[in-house]
Amino acid sequence: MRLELLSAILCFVATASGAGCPLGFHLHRRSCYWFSNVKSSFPEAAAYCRYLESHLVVISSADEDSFIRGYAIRRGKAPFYRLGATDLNIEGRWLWEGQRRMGYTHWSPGQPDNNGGTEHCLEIRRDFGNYLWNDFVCDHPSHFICEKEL
Ligand SMILES: [Ca+2]
Ligand SMILES: [Ca+2]
Repeated sequence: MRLELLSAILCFVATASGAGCPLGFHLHRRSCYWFSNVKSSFPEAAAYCRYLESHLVVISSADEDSFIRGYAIRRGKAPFYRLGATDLNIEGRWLWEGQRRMGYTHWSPGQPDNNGGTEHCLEIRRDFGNYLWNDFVCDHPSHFICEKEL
């Protein structure tokens, strides 16, 4: 009897902490997300995510967007987070990693503005409408978010 109770509790704890996600990742729907505690340039951040068997986050729906923003607002420790999209190939043509077309977008008003002609990497920024999307320089050391599909 006591063993059954214990295994029920353990099962509940495992589910609540995001069973199936790597350590430190947070489960939402069918993906796991890691909000970095280190700051990196875009290529370094992409390498960090790959090392953790994931990729820089791809936001493809309003639901995913509100989870990411909600987490950043409530529990985030950084004023901005890097995501996995750039317009490096052709100015103004935004693509997710792997050259995937950007369907859903949630740019902050007036963004992307390619400020100074040097902003080619996507981030979310607290000052811009509570973590709406902004284009920013790729080599600036920023926190970032990795995603791993289950
Ligand atoms: Ca740009
Ligand atoms: Ca910008």
